[in-house]
Amino acid sequence: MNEQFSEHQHSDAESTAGTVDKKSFCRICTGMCGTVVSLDSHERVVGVHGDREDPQSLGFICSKGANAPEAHNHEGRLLHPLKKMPDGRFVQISLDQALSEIGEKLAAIYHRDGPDAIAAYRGSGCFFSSICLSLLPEWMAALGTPKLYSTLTIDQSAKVVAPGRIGYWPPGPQNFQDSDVTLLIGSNPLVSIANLDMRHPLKRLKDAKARGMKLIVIDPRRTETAQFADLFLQPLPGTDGFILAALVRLIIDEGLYDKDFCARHVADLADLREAVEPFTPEQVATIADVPAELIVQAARAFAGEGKRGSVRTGTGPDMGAYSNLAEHLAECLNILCGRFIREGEAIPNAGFLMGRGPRPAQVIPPRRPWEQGPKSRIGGYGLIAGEMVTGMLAEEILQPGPGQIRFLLNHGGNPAQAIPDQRKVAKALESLELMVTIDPHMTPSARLSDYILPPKLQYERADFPIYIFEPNLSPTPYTRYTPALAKPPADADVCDEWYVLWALAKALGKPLTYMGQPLDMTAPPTEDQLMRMTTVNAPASFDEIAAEPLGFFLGGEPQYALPADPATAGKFSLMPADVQGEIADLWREKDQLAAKGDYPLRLASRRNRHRFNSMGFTQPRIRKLMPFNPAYMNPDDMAALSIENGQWIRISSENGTIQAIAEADEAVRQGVVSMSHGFGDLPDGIDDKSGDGMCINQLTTTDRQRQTINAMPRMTGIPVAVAAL
Ligand SMILES: Nc1nc2c(c(=O)[nH]1)N[C@H]1C(S)=C(S)[C@@H](COP(=O)(O)OP(=O)(O)OC[C@H]3O[C@@H](n4cnc5c(=O)[nH]c(N)nc54)[C@H](O)[C@@H]3O)O[C@H]1N2
Ligand SMILES: Nc1nc2c(c(=O)[nH]1)N[C@H]1C(S)=C(S)[C@@H](COP(=O)(O)OP(=O)(O)OC[C@H]3O[C@@H](n4cnc5c(=O)[nH]c(N)nc54)[C@H](O)[C@@H]3O)O[C@H]1N2
Ligand code: SF4
Ligand SMILES: [Mo]
Repeated sequence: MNEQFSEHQHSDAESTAGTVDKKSFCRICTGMCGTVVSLDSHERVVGVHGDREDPQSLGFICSKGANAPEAHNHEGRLLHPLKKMPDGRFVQISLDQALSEIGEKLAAIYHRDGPDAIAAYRGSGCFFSSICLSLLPEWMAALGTPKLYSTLTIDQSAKVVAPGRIGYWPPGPQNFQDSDVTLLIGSNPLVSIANLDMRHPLKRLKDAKARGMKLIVIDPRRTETAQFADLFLQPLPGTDGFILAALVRLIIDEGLYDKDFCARHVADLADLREAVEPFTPEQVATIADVPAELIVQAARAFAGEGKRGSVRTGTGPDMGAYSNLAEHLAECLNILCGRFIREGEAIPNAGFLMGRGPRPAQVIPPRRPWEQGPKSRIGGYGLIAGEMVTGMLAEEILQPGPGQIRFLLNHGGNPAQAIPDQRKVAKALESLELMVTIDPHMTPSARLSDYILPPKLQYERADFPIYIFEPNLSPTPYTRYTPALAKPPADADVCDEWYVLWALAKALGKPLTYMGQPLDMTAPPTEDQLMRMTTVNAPASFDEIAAEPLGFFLGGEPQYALPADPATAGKFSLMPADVQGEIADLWREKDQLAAKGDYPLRLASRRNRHRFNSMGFTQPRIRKLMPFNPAYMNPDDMAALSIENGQWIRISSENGTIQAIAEADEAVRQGVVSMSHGFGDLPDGIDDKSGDGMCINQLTTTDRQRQTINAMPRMTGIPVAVAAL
């Protein structure tokens, strides 16, 4: 275990002969770890270490971040734009030529089919570039198309749906840093660096435990994080809705909720209680396969007068068959226990680059924003956080008719691996009239594209931390500027990603804004101008921020939760009619969910340590660390199926079949196959044992089992059958 948690710490920023060390931060994941980057005389990245002087990440760096030199320099990195020829081969062309051809073709589609034929898919690579984060939606707006898709709606968009149906509390939930208790459901922050304190999570978790915080974990796998749990529930995947309903029932019945808070701020407590009536601990224990006594203990450990803390959910509950309901019930626990920043209390981080508005301590009633505005052509789904639902993207491309998507900009994503129902998605992407991918690697999605534009990599561009998650990145208002430190290889023709958007807007004659401010369309902006514009809503100037090499921490008085405004204050709505319908459906389908039938095991989603989704698949060191995608199984299940450790197996669901290598893991509960996404190639056949594995999204579907509102597919708790090969 020590090795698993090893921190690659660098003693000091000593430079070896000919190299210079500079401070920056890693932009692969939400950790935003402070780094010391060693640059050679050609200003190329030759080393990256955790920065011990960084007050946030305290020297921590993971293997993904430490592998950045390889990411910047290895052979698999694309250094020139590529164009697909009629025979399927890619040829190198210049960036200017590529942009000019793309601009012409895009304009032709736009003028023929209108803006509705133009779509973009925003992947992780785009989210983690602070300029592109806002510029891509503004580019879409400039073109007049609402068809922005992203990973959001194949991730945790239940976190957008829940407050849309319940209402929200502007000052936000109580902080992890002063929690007495944390209930962590389906998240493994010590590997994912998400959903807890993301600044060196191991250290922060140990500190929290040392000051007495109790950790309750619900996960089908005894994860690295679960090793620190005071109470650990190991249910079957896909059963979170049942467990959460039982917790709600227990907390109300045992009077463990915050009666004063609920009396003032909840509209329909009795309806919530009535809806969870069938979910007794005993019934739920049978369905989820966890001891009833542990459910009772979890309710008592989490709830109770005077305690601070919150429920924190990850992809586990938010990817299951009833993900919107599970997230809704998780939020109900926070509300029942009144776990919010109250009037007069300091708001730990009220935002920095994203702006800081007044935060009254009151309920903003549910607005269900998806009920207004554009709807998807297929399925009639509204916008989720301003975006179209990715679960319908393939259909929107495949189904002919007015509004059919003909152009897709794949900005820093790998939709051919990431979106459920890989076969259908690949077919859809292949059928596009024009697909352009901005990605440094020849991913399966890039291979389906007509043009691939490789970008500068993280240390070659200036940046800020991913500001949409600001309140979760740091318990104090903070941002950090890093200049571009490194140069791309001498002969490279890599793009500034924002320049691609600017050039294509210009080609279409569309004026573009950035952070709401108009850009000059006669001459491209500079990176520096854009970085300055990024601070438009910040409580400090760009120069003040840039003057702090380890980040700018907003001093002075904290922002406090204001008194409620009686004109706008409303109540939480815990059991609206649609949620009531979902909870009734959940109960009705309990036997079906538990049914073994032809597919007796459950596939559970998970991340792995060395890759960020599919990122890194061309990097030799990462391939060595993780040569294939293991199907982790409980040794007893393997014995029962006569499967040896390391043996090839076949995994089948109602939607498809893949092959994988079984790996025995005591941490995985019986009845479960635990596997990551982001591996494998295009869906060419089912007998591919040559690559790094097959794509698990051949086992998922977007045709059925979609959530209402966000079309979220079922991506965990998938019934599967496993057989030795
Ligand atoms: N079955 C199943 N499917 C899943 C999941 C699951 O758990 N199970 N998880 C889902 C989740 S949570 C997510 S977020 C998605 C991930 O979905 P995606 O974001 O579509 O997939 P990634 O593999 O993260 O792709 C990121 C891409 O960015 C590229 N990249 C790296 N650096 C840069 C850069 O600087 N600029 C640009 N433009 N590109 C760069 C990488 O090469 C990579 O190809 O997958 C989802 N799919
Ligand atoms: N190293 C690394 N870090 C990453 C990523 C990566 O690929 N690699 N991906 C990034 C992305 S895109 C995201 S969205 C975040 C996600 O961050 P997390 O949500 O923390 O992701 P995981 O580490 O997969 O943790 C999810 C946990 O849910 C459990 N689980 C699966 N099904 C169920 C279920 O039905 N119920 C419950 N209760 N648990 C279940 C799994 O066993 C797993 O331990 O991580 C990010 N960080
Ligand atoms: S934890 Fe995330 S931010 Fe930190 S080094 Fe690893 S990938 Fe980079
Ligand atoms: Mo994600």
